[in-house]
Amino acid sequence: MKFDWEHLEILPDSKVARAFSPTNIALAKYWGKRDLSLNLPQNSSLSVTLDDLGSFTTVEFNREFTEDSIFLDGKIKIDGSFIKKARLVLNLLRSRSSSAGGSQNDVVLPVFARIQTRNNFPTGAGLASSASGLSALALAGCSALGLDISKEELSAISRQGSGSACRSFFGGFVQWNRGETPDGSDSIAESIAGVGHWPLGVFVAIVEEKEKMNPSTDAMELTRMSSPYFSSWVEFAEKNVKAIREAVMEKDFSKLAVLSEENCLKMHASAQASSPPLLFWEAQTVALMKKVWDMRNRGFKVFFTIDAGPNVVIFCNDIRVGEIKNELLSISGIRVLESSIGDGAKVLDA
Ligand code: 2P0
Repeated sequence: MKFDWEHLEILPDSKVARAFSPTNIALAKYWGKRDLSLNLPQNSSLSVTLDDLGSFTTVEFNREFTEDSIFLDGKIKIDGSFIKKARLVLNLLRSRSSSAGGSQNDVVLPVFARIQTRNNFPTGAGLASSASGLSALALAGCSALGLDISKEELSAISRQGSGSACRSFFGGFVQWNRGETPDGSDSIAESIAGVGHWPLGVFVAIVEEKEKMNPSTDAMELTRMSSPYFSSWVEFAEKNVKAIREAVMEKDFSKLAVLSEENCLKMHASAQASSPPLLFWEAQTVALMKKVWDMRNRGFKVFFTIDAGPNVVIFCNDIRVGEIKNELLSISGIRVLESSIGDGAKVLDA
């Protein structure tokens, strides 16, 4: 079978598997780490898993490979933080493979992997491509190695590569708990309400297609180290996530709209107050925020959120989907993708 993100032939004696993982959009943001090496967050976060926007990934292990390599859209990636994160996840899987009794006939260290992947949305433009990419990689890698690892454990493994990846394993509305233990054993993601709980509409307004300048990890650390507002952000975030969870469970859209926008703007305010400042927005980002407020004043049930980039995600609980899309498209120079809430990561074959 040919998968269109595979530009290189799979070698005949490889151990191979493929997975799709959707991206997720945080309503209550993860911004700041309490442990940098284990990737543990300062605050709990709550996200929505998208249905169809995400990463298609093939992981292939073969003794002929001399290093781990990643091909995105057929082009080898030789730099960037994603490679480091991917190797970390692969090493965690390989160590599980050895401890699960891998022998010389099985896949044991050092067997390298070749990753082929494609995102069906702009990579690195603040749409959590590391979340979908690393969760898809962890799931396909696990399947290729034939490991018996639960979704919960895989979520924790992928978290060490990229925090937000741990949320993409679950469908619907997902909470990633901060946890208290130093080893991170209680810092886990769980679905708080499934796909059918509240079928909100989702629009992704793309302002900028190209890779962003500040990787999230560096931006979070800069905020933590230099922003005078960081501690108040953390204090606010832990309370806010509880309120957002309540609004989700009660399906109270007006409450969720106000709480989510407040969360987004406070996260960005803490980042903007860093030294040097982190400003992720472009002029159209601000125009979209104002457009959403204007629409809400006119009775549309919409709200926005923005991650570490200029793009804006708009949630709606309104049947006037076409009208909403046209209103968004009145902002010049943007593209709008439509999505919905979906299930989490899945293996495509084994
Ligand atoms: C989130 N973001 O909750 C927040 C909101 C960006 C803004 O999670 O350092 O790529 O790899 O753990 O997961 C993006 O951060 O960061 C992110 P690392 P990650 O979705």
